Amino acid sequence: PAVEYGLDAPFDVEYHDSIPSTNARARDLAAEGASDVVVLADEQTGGRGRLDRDWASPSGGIWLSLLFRPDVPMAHAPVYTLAAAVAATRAAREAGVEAGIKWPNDVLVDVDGEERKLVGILTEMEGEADRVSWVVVGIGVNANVDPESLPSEANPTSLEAVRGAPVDRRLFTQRLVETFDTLRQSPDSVLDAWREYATTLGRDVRVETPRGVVEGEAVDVEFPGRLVVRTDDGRETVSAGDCEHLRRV
Ligand code: BT5
Repeated sequence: PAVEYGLDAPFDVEYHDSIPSTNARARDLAAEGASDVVVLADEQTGGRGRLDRDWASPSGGIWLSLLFRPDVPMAHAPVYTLAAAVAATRAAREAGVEAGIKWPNDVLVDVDGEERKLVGILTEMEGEADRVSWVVVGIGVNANVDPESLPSEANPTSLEAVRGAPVDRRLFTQRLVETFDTLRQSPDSVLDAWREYATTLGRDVRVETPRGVVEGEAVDVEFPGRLVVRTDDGRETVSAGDCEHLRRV
């Protein structure tokens, strides 16, 4: 399938039929001094989610990692995770799949009233507080895969399952990378695009953060990606955590 990925992209393209993890490969490339590379794979044998969770990556998906070296402080890097969610959501909508973003970076589709996970994003970085050395944004898109072959606990779905037909992976990847490239050049525009696609804003949420649980109505997002929650005691901002949309009653 290598020719399938003849991308016209502002990134060098490195394609693998099968690799343990595109993020791990991109980190290795970063250590060698590379930049502006997108690592793509048809299949990952050791795909990773956040907190070292497994990420199922059978053949037919779009498993990719973008390596770049933005001139920003470490604290700004979360904005690239949001940018990746926007890019994947836009590409999904262009492919006819009405995806939306759950804070911070899950791309979900409503299937018969159930939110199902279409895309996962894992950002890794290294550097000094005042300037990152490199950022790797890993994006896993369940493209042409059978959701039945994915772990059921996350309510997975795929582009193919929602559309009822396979998606053109080259075109999807091209659009995703183009959008990401535009957004990374103007981080200030990311939040507006993110708000447009967010399903979390205006909803009651329960966020498990490293410092405890925050519950309330998600009212906004702040640079570089903090969620603003209106709680019984006032307003809290959360910068990291697992977010659950509470059922509408
Ligand atoms: C994520 O983690 O959602 C980030 C996933 C990032 C994957 C990409 S693929 C390219 C690059 N290379 C890598 O090795 N990784 C990146 P998290 O929010 O922690 O979600 C992980 C959880 O989602 C797992 O514990 C499962 O429950 C579930 N899960 C695993 N595989 C899935 C899949 N293909 N689709 C939907 N859910 C899945």
